[in-house]
Amino acid sequence: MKYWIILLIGWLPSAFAVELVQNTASRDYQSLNGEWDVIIDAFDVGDKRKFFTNTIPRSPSQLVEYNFSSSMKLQVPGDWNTQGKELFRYEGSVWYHRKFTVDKRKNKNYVLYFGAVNYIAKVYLNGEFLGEHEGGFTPFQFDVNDNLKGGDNSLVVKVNNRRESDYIPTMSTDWWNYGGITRSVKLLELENGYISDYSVVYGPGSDPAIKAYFKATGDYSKKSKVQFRVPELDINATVALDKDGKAEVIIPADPKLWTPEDPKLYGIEIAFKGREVVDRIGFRTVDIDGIEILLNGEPVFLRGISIHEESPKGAGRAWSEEDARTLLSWAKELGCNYVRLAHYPHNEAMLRIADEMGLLVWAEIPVYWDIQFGSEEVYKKAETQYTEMLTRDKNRAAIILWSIANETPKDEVRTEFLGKLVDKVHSLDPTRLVTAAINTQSTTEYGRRIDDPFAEKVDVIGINTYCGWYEDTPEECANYRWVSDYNKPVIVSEFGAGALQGFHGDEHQVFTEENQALVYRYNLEMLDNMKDLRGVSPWILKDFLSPRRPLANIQDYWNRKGLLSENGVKKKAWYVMKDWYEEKAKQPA
Ligand code: GCB
Repeated sequence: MKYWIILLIGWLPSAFAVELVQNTASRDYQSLNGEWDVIIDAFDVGDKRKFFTNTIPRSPSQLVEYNFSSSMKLQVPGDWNTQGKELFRYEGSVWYHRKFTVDKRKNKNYVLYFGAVNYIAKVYLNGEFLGEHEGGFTPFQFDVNDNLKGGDNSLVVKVNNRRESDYIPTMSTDWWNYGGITRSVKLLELENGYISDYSVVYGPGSDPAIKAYFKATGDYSKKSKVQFRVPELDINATVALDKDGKAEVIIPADPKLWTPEDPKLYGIEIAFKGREVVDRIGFRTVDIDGIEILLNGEPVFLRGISIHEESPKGAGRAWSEEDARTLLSWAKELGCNYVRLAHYPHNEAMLRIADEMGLLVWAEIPVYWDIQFGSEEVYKKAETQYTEMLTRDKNRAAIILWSIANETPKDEVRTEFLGKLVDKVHSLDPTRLVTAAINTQSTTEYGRRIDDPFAEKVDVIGINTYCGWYEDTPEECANYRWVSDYNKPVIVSEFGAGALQGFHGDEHQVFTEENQALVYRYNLEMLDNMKDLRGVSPWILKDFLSPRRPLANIQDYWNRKGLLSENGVKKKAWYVMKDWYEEKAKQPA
C-alpha cells in the first residue's frame, strides 16, 4: 500500500506552549505514589526554615524545628481533607516529602511529572528549587536531569490550597476545596531523544484520512525518523522530523468511526529510537449545522449527566481508574451517551474510560462565577489551564465540547475576557466545539430568552436553569417557553433540585425525594418544549461535599442535588430521568 506523506504546517491540535509528555502511562517510569511524610504549616514558616532541605540534626545540640521522618503520613495521590480529621477543613500549606532511589543511567532523560496538585505546588529535589505550578487540576512537569542523583533522592513539595481572589477558581465555589497532591506522581525515564507529544485525528471528506503530528524532545537529528503504525488499518508509515523535531503527516484511511453505540478504538504505535509509545484512539468528527450537533455527520442528542470528580462512595477526590469506572458506569446505567465533567479538568482515567465506554464529554476549566475578569494576569492563567488540559486530552475522541466558563456575570469586561478565551481555544483546537454554561438569560412574559451577547461567541450554548428550585414553582416550569436570539444548538447544562435520600413526604416539601422527582418531571416537560434543545446534563450524578450547604440534618455540608446519595443510593428522580432518556433514545435525534 502506498501512502501520501505530506508535511504540513499548522493544523489540528498540535504544538502548544506548555511542555508536557503525552501519555505518561505508556512510558517507562517509577511511580512516586504511596506514603509521603507531611508537615502541616498553617503559618507558612517552612520557607524560612528551609523545610525543603530536609535537614537532619548532626548533633543533639543542633536546633532543627521540623522532622519529616517522624511526622504525619499521607497517601499520594489523595486529598488531605479526607485523610485526617484535623485536615478536613484545612486551607493552607502542607509540606510533602518522600525519598526514592534511582539507578540513574546515562543517555536517559528524566522528567518529574505531577498529574495535579491543588492549588500551588513548589517543588524541590535534593534541596534545589525546581519550580512552581499554579492551578489545581492540570498536569505539570520538570526536567530533572541535573538535579537527580544516582541512589537516594529527597523530593519535597510545598502545597498550598488557600483561596485567593486572583486565582481560578476564586474565593467562592460550590464544591470542597480539596488540597494536596491529588493525582499520581511519576519519575519518567525517557530516551535521550523521545516523542514527547503527538496527536492523531481523523480527517473526513471524499478522501478520508488520518492526520498525525509528532514532536521530539532531547537528542534528535533532522534525519531522525518516526515510525507510525496502526496495524488494524494496515498503516505503517515512516515520517521524517523537521529541524524543530516536528512532523505532520496525512495518510489516506477509512477507519470505522467511533460512536457512543460502538466506541471503536484503534491501537496505534509510535516508534522512535528503539522505544515505542502505544495508545488507543477513536476516530470521529463533530460539527454543528444550525441547531444540530453532528457526530460523524449525523444529528445527535446528548443524553447526559453532570459529574464532580468525587469518590463514588462518600467524600474525597476521585483519582483512580476504579473510581472512574464506577462513576461512568452509573452514567451509562442512567441511559447517558454524554457526561459533563464539571467544573474543572478531571483525571485522565475519566477521559480514557469515557473513550472506552462511548460517553461524549463536555470538559471545562474552573472559570466559575465571578473571577477577576478585568485582570490580564488572570486571563493568562485561564489560557495556561486551558492549554494544559487540551495538551493532555487532545487525543480523546470522547471529548467534543470545550467549555469556557460557568455562570459568569453579563457585562462587557467578562464578555471580552471570555471571547478572547474562545478564540484561543478555537485556535488551539479547531477540531472540537466550544461552549459555556450561561445563566444570564432574560425573563419574558412566557419564560426565558437567550440573549446574552456572549452566546454569539460559542458554537453550542449551555444553559443552567433552576426552575422549580431557586425560582418559580415546579408547575410553572412546564409552561416556560424558551426562545433564542441565536440559531445554535442549546444544551441545558444544569437543572435540578436537592433531596436527602430516604427523606420522604409531600411532593411540595423541599428536600424530599418526592419533591426532587416533581421538579424533574416539570423540568422535563419544559425541555420537551425547547425547540433548540440538543442535549441535557442535569445537576448532578451524586451528592457532593460543599461548604455552602450547612443545613443541619439535611445537607450537613453536602449539596443534595445528586440523583444518587453520597454513597450511590438511587433517589426517586433517578428513575424519572432514566425513563425520559429511554424514550429519548428511541426517538430520532
Ligand atoms: C449552579 C452551579 C453548580 C452548583 C449548582 C447548585 O448553577 O453551576 O456548581 O453546585 O448550581 O447546586 O446550586
